[in-house]
Amino acid sequence: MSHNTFGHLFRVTTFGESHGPAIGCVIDGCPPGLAIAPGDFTRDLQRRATGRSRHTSQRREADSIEILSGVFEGVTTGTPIALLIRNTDARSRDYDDLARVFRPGHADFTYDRKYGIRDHRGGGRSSARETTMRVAAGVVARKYLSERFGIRVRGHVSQIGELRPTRFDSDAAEGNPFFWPDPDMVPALETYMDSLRKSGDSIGARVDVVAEGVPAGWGAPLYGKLDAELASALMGINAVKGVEIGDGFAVAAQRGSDHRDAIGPEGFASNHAGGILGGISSGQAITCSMALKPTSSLRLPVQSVDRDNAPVTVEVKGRHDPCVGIRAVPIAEAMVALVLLDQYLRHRAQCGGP
Ligand code: EPS
Repeated sequence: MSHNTFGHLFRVTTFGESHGPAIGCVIDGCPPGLAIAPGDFTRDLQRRATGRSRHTSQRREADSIEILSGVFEGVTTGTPIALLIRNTDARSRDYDDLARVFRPGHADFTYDRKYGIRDHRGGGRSSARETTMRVAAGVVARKYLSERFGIRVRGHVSQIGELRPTRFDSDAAEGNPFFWPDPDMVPALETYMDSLRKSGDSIGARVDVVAEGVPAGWGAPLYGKLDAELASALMGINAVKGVEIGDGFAVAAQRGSDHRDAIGPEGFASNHAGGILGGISSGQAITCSMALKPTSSLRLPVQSVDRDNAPVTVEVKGRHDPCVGIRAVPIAEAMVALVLLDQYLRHRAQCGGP
């Protein structure tokens, strides 16, 4: 009803606000016997974290995870897994002037209209800080999918503003602060982002995610389609304004003779469908993409109103990302993994199998 829970059989409930004492999640429905330790979370939490380069928010959170329940002697027990991360670097005074003001582009106006009250500090519950726990839950899902099926979920940034990679080397995407698959372009991106930051403005981005090794048969017609759930999961990430599966919006310009993926004894000849047919995985790579809007928190002044509908000029302080898309890669990977594991458990519940 109040929608802080994601998934059907692998259910993740997140809680917490950006400037509260802690953020956390409860994972219910994780299969027993999966080895999980705090160290498993480090890599993905650090990939998502603020303050790792000058091109992201300079808030420096420890993002140190505590496993409170559901793991005994190093393995999951099948009982709820509670994960907690204490907030260690919130600077709430930056938000003092914003308690009664609606920041354009943010959820302030709509939260106020819906609830009549909000924690304005650091965006409260609507802050991207919450995505930390999606990544944490995603670590558990990814580990299960990897160990059980060899599934690999990997993403990269495929556009920042007008800039697009000229080649795609997904391994190279992990070696630079932009998750950019074309290492030769990294110096140009550094220059671009430095000048953007100095101007006080922000920029949008596109993130691609590929899931390899997903067996054929996961997903469900008609109201549990794998592509529909992936789209919902990605669209539910902060700042996302568009999602594509497979060829996405490009299909509008395609002919059927080009789009349909021919099938031979060796498998599919192409993958315009993005690895999903009729809402069910085909065994091919599952390909998704999402577009993130430019960050709305800018020091450049903008017109707005306060709670009394009086005009105000807003200049947002705080430590903000000039391009939220950069940190979105691990979040998107996590959401894809959560959908895949949930779909697998539902597939097994109905059809049996391994
Ligand atoms: C965010 C605003 C900034 C970011 C924050 C997301 O918060 P603050 O002004 O308190 O520094 O730092 O991101 C995180 C803390 C995080 O862990 O992702 C926002 O408005 O969404």
